[in-house]
This record gives sequence, C-alpha cells and structure tokens, in this order.
Amino acid sequence: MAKHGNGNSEYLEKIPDVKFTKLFINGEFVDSISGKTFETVDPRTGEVITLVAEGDKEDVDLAVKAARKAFDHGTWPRMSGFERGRIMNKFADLIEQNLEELAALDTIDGGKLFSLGKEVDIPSVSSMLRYYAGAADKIHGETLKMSMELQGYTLLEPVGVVGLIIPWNFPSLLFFIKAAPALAAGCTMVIKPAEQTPVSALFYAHLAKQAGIPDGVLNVINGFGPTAGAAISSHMDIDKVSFTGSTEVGRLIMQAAATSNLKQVSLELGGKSPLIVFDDADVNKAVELALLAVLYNKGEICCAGSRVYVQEGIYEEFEKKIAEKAKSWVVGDPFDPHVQQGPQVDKEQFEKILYYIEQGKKEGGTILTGGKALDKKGYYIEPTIFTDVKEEMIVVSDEIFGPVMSLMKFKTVEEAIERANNTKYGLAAGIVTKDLNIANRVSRSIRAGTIWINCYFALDRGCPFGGYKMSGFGKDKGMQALYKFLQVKAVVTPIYNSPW
Ligand code: TXE
Repeated sequence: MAKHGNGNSEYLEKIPDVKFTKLFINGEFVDSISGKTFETVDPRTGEVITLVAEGDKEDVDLAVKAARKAFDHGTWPRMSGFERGRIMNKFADLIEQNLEELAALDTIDGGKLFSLGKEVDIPSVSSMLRYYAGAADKIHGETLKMSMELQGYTLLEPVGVVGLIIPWNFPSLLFFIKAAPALAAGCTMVIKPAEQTPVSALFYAHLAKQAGIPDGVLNVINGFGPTAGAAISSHMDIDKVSFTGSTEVGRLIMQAAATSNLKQVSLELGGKSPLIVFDDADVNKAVELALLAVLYNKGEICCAGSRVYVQEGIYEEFEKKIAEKAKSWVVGDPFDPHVQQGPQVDKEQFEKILYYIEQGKKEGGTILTGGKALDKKGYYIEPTIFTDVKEEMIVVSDEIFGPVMSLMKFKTVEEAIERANNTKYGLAAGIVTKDLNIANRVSRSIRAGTIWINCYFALDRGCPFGGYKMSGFGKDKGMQALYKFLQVKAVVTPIYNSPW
C-alpha cells in the first residue's frame, strides 16, 4: 500500500491508494457526462481524500440502458444458477485477496475501525456472496395440482433491473446485502453508494468484472441523493428499488415509485431500538452489552440499542458501572488497534449528533458521561449517556445515529413493554434476563423485526433483518432477501382424461 494520504495519520502505511474514482457503466470506468466530480473526505481529519465522478440523471439513464440490455438479451439471467454461483464465489475469492485494502478504504472514507473492517465487514461481504452463490441453483417453484383438468407450476423469475441505494454506515456490507441476493436471483443492477463513502464500491465493481460478471450486470453510479438517487427511484425502466437509509428519504422513494412506473420498493430505515435489562441480569455483562449496543460502529447503525431501560432493583449499580466503563472507552484514529470508536462519518453527522446532545440538555436531561466533541481535528464525539430523560424528549424519540444513549429506569414488565413500544420505529430490541417466561413474553410483545435475548447485534447472513412500523419493510439477508428479487409466474395447462 502506498505511503500517502492526508499526511496526518500515524498509520500512513495502512492508507491505500484510491485506484478507482469514475462511474462504472457497462463494464467500463467512465467519466460522468457532465464531467463533474465531488470531494470525498477523511473524517479523521476533515481533509479531502480524492475527487470522485459525480453521476446525475443522464448517467443513471446510461447505466439503466446497459442493465436493461444485460437483462433482456444477456447471459446473466439465462445462465444456470450453478454457473452464477460459481462466478459469485470467484468474486468472493477476489474480495478475500484484497481484504486489507478494502477495509482500509472504508476506514479512510467512513471512519470505520480498521480492525472491524478486516475482521467483520469484509469477511461478511465474502461470506454473503458465498451464501447466495449456494442458493442460486436452488431457486425452485412449486407444482400445483389444480382442479381435475388443470395442472400448474410456478416459476421464480428475476424481477429485472434493480436499483440499489445504499447509505454510508456500512459501505461494503450494505452493498452486498443487496447486490448478493440480486445477483443470485439473476437480476441486473444500478447501485448508488452514499456520497460520503463512494470509493470501496468502485473497487468492488472492478473485482466483479475480474470475476466474470458480464458487462452491464453490475453498474455503479456515485452521486447525490436528490439527483442520482432520485433518478433511480423515479426511473421508468427500473423494476425494483431496494433502499437503506433515513425514514425521510424512504418516504420520497415510495412517492417516486408510485408516481413513475409503480416499481416494487423495499425499505430498511431508521430505528431507536430499546434494550431492556431486568433485575435478574448479571449487571457487569449487561453493562458491556448496553455499551456495545449503542457504541458499535460509533453509534452509526440502524439497530443501535440507544434506549436502555433498566429495572429499578439494579438501576443504581448499573448506572454507576456503565458510567465508569464509558469513561474508559477509547475514541481515536480508527487505524489504531487499541481504539474502540472512530470519528463520525462527516461534518453533517457530527453536527447533528452535537445538536441532539444540546437539545437533550435543554429538555432537562442529565449528562452522566461525555456530552461533547473531542478537542482534536476530525469528527470525534465522546460516548454520551443521558439520564433523567423520558420518551417524549427528542433525545429519546429521534434516531440520533451516534454514540448517545438514553438510560431510563422501569418497575414492571408491563411498563417495560409499553415504553419499549412507544416509538414510531420497530427495527430491533434487546432483552437481558435469565427468566425464560419474561424473555418469551417480551419477545412476542415488542413490535420490532429482530429481538435479541441476552445478546445484541447477533446478525447472520442467513437470518432475515428488517423493520416493523416506520423502520421499513422487506427483509435483507436470509432466503427472504433472495425472494425479494424474484417474482412468481404461474403456468397452467389442461390435462384431459386424467384419472385423478
Ligand atoms: O441519509 P439518506 P443521510 C439515518 C440516520 C442519519 C440520517 C441521515 O439517522 O443520521 O438517516 O443520513 C440517498 N432519492 N440513516 O442523510 O439521505 C443518499 O444519497 C433517492 C439510517 O445520509 O437517507 C444515500 O445513498 N436517494 C440508515 C442514501 O439515500 C436518495 C443509514 C441514504 O441517505 C435521496 C443512513 C432521494 N431523494 C442514515 N436522498 C440506516 N437505516 O441504516 C438521499 N438519497
């Protein structure tokens, strides 16, 4: 890896060259039609990493044309699932061969811990590809014995050209959460990464071509939401959009789909997930879990457990212990192996989090720990815990998407259920208890897409993930995500003179 970059890091040897900065359309890296570029910034310092081609509507049109041709006339949807799977496994091999460089790209672009990138994000990407590669030749319909004279069967066919709009908090993982099942299904695609983290997606495009994915199947258009993103969601020739991002933009995407070609939509949106700790919990373990739930990936994770409810019998002890632990949490350069939390993704997100911290104080919340930015260059924020807060305060009701926890006390199981459900979101929830009855009862009572009992972020490529309520609909991961990129065709034929 080259020894250059912004010159401010102690970890210069880990900073890779950014090799790919153009749009990727029909198997080629090309400039945008307008010739425009935008800056992508290193959140460790606020300095520019590189300029990236900025796609707009015309570029999206070109990418959709290529994807349409690859779908209507190309080999990808027509080849056997086994062969698609073989190519996807090759793609995974290439990703594994470039693991460190890919992890480092997400660190300089998004502030993600390099160690997590190497150990979690990038290995999960290749395993996601392998999981769906294995499923690609197991896509089968049903046979239908209809009335006496009719027999039918169903075919599961790829939806067509899909638009995949992804955010910046997991640039690699979320690319493949969507692209891997779409590829296995035989779809062709236009992918729009987030403008904050455009670079690793282009490296993946390069590897896709090397792996043998035919031209036009996987196109990458970097650019901004209201231009490139909106061009995808309102495109007349895209059959489905799968989106991860804010609830606000999710609503715009549904509107655009409704007013264009009624394309299918699936949305994975924000959250404000509760973690409920009952009196019988091991307090030390519960404290560790609660910190992980809110600080993992610097709180920039949709299923963060940012509302922590602790039962009154252990509340005082829990509060004391979590304050001590949070104060010793290490925030700093995400390349440093001792660091537990890197910088927030960009200035906007950094300011949004600080705004919420100020609002929390104004609304009467007490800061138990943290509460401010680090006194250094870059977008670093102290792990922050609020006490004396209630559900009606915006620090508790809004998704902050940063290292900010609301810590609250409750008395009874009924109260915990009611307060946990007192949110417009429904992405996930955590329960800490040794009592199986409580665990089962609370799991069934909480309206959320994932419930973690005595664990948190226990995510797996085979386990469907997605929201209830305003956290969206349509699952990522697991076989459910594959079916999202397939549509069912019924074929019916008469059978005359059947004895049955
Ligand atoms: O999200 P946006 P932002 C939440 C989190 C965060 C807030 C804002 O609370 O603080 O959203 O983040 C594209 N048509 N989440 O502003 O705008 C955009 O270019 C089509 C939760 O970054 O939703 C990017 O690729 N696309 C979330 C993607 O949408 C549009 C992860 C996400 O950006 C568009 C990220 C438009 N009109 C943020 N406008 C999660 N669920 O994990 C923007 N985009």
